[in-house]
Amino acid sequence: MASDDPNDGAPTGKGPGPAHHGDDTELSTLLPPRRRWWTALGPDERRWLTIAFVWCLILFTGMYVWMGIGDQQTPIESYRIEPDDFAAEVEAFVDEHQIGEREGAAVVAPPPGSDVFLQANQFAFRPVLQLERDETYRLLVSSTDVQHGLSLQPVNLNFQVLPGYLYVIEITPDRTGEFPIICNEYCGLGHHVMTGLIVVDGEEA
Ligand SMILES: [Cu+2]
Repeated sequence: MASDDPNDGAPTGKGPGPAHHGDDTELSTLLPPRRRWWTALGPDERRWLTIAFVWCLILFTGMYVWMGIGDQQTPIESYRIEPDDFAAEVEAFVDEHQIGEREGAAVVAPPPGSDVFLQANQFAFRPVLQLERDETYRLLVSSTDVQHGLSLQPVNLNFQVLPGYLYVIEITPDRTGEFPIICNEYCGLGHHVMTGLIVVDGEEA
């Protein structure tokens, strides 16, 4: 039965467009698309890629600029030390300057401007340090067992603390209050309870 309707009946093979070898292959996920991706970038795509690339260059250059200017880098020196030697130093420091105890931990008030020891070990930072506002101290930090992370809150100072290395961090507390230290490097089953404390005394600004 003949019909003049073009939508009626089987495909004729005539008409515009590339030849199809069947509709199944067109939609198959097993076959690669026919170079549809091989088209030039659109104007929007080109614009955003340029912006992203230029921004990358700005940030990359900025790393070096920010390292040189401003207070982005905390001055820090490090030396080798035997964990046992460090533990002995801490012991002597606590014996000399302990003024009390707080939740079982020794509270130490070293003289202003002195060297101050802070030991990280599973699972505490000891001792509790009581410092004076606007005085500069050298904080001597090390670990006597595994790697820890020293994170001073809420000022967000962060340091790696590795056994065998002594880190010397110069600090000048500029506000009074209690500043908890938390360990931010997983160090064992008690990691989540590993804390310490720095108390800063002095007149409020
Ligand atoms: Cu830890």
